[in-house]
Amino acid sequence: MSAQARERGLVIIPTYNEADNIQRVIHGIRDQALPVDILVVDDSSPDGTAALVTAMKHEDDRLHLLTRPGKMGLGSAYIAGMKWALERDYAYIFEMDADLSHDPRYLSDLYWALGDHCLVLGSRYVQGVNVVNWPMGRLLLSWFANIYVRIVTGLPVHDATSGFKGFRREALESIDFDRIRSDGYSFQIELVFRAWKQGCDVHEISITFVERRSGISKMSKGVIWEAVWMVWYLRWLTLTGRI
Ligand SMILES: Nc1nc2c(ncn2[C@@H]2O[C@H](COP(=O)(O)OP(=O)(O)OP(=O)(O)O)[C@@H](O)[C@H]2O)c(=O)[nH]1
Ligand SMILES: [Mg+2]
Repeated sequence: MSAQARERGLVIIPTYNEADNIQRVIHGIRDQALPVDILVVDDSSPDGTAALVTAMKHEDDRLHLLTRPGKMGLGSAYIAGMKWALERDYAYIFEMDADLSHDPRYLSDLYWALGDHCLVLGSRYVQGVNVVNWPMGRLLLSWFANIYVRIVTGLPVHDATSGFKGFRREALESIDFDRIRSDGYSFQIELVFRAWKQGCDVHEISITFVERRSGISKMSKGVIWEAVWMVWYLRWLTLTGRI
């Protein structure tokens, strides 16, 4: 095992009504045998997601649960998790969805790539298109959204909206979370953009994304419109030297 193998990581998993999926995701992560803790950030899911995590905590002392009083949004759940991580001594910090769209076996790839890069994205579009079970409309929207983000912001990545990624601690330390306002897809774009602007090298590894089979999607049209405008805000920040 190399020195990198001892870097301690934290996988942050935001959840809202993921009772069908959360235990499988946690088992999947543990199967990777990586030196990582897991933090589930649950917004008091009515379906009892948190109770399932609590039950697993008895057998896994590297599993943690942060419960918030109500549904407060994906972006703020990640920020709460990232602040929690930075208060502790994790070297690597990962984002991952609970709905099994992100296969835990790629976590190993993200983990090892962080030895050489400060931000690693699990990318659906780095080698063609690797998405399973999305209707054509959604696929085209996501694909063109990423081209749009690249053109407007200059961010040199193929999948800026990916929710599966790993940061070295320094990448997150360089970001002022209190300036981040966005949620959903915008949040993902803004976080990568800010880290990149701080000089962080962004590396993409190819993943296959599989649409959720269980549970209900929380994404909405509002989330898409937020991203449409937000990229122009990022460009404005750049042009005016504010970032
Ligand atoms: N804590 C918390 N988690 C959330 C919130 N909204 C979504 N999530 C979680 O964030 C992750 C991504 O949300 P999804 O609903 O899967 O969104 P998506 O992946 O863009 O869309 P689909 O996979 O098509 O449903 C999942 O693990 C959700 O449970 C929220 O307000 N609070
Ligand atoms: Mg999903």
